Amino acid sequence: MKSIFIVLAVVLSPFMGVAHTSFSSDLSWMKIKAKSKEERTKISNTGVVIETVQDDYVTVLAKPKEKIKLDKMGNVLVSFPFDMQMMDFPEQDSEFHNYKELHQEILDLQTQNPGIVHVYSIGKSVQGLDIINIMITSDPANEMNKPAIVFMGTHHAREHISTEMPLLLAQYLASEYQNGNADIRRLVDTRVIHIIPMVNPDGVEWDMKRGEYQFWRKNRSPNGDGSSGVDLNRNYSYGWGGEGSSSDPMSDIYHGPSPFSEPETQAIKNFVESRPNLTTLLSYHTFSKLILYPFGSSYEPIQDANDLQVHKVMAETMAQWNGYTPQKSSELYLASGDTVDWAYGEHKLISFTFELDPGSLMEGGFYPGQEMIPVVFQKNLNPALYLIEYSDNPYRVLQPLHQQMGLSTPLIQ
Ligand code: 0X9
Ligand code: ZN
Repeated sequence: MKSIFIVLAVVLSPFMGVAHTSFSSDLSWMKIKAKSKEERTKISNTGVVIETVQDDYVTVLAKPKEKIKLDKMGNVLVSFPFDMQMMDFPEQDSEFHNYKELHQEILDLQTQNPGIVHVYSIGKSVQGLDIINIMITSDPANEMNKPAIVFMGTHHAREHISTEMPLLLAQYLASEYQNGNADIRRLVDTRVIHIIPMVNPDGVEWDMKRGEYQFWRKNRSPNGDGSSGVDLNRNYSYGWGGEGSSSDPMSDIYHGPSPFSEPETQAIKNFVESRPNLTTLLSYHTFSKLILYPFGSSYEPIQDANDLQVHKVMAETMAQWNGYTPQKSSELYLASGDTVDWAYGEHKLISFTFELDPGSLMEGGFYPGQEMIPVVFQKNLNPALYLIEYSDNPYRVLQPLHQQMGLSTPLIQ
């Protein structure tokens, strides 16, 4: 896939001395005053996607109809047409994987690691592409009798690093297992690790149409009114159709005609519901450097005190490795029908959304360049291994440390 160097052309183009391919969109970049989650939810309810959240403002990329609504609501601090410029596009992002390359990479991984890497399709996308799962365990015959965890990437098409992170995780686990890394061998021998790197393959392919990034987010369902796409992260059943989702098929946060109307979310539903041994789920997204836990569809906290504490402790622990901000999803803004609300709300899986690097649109947003791939992987490897470690029983994180380590007395008396 390709590289892109994003700037707000209006601001920076006079200073750029390099030849570019450029194209303009009908999007507007807007900075809007919003000091609380309630104010941010109001903005989200116009149907626009909030891209970054700061203490006293948010930034959005608004379509023309959304811009009119936001202008009417007031509080717009800055607004201008969002033009993109691309430098040496497309070659510089060739490290990213499109669907075909990903598929091949996964098949190669299986061929090289036949005992532990088991690859199969969990369903098909709207356009008939396979949604592939990489199952990593040394004892596939006993798959259902071992604790399991699932990692997912790329519900949202343009969030390409969220494909690379789980793919690299799968490759790391396989190679460390072969290298004899004792910790990894123990994890792969005693747990089942599922990795679904690309939940929305149609959207990913569309995002690279004609060799130019399209800022595409949704899947590619024909909506029947000339528009395409359902936001897969608004299509799950828990809180479906609530705040921070839209009934307008043109909206980027369109929730679809009914919960699980899309084959991609259906595939995830069937996958999770046929595996009662799953304890933990992590859905990778980009961007903003956040660790989010349920609920996102309401300001109400998780009711069960232990469940709440497990999510908090895990989010805070993982944040020490990747430096991201741990918080309840709704602290950002309300969004209904997402994966983790459903996974925890319906199935009591301990569930997280990561918003991977970068931190902002000005640092590259959805298209930060391939140099970001190893950076993201390095800082997010320990959080992933930690979740795998505790996937036998995530509630272990509530025990005193010495008990977690299998000792009968505290380390320091
Ligand atoms: O809005 C989303 O679906 C996620 N952000 S993204 O920029 N990747 O689209 C965040 C979902 C987290 N849930 C809530 N904030 N409620
Ligand atoms: Zn996303």
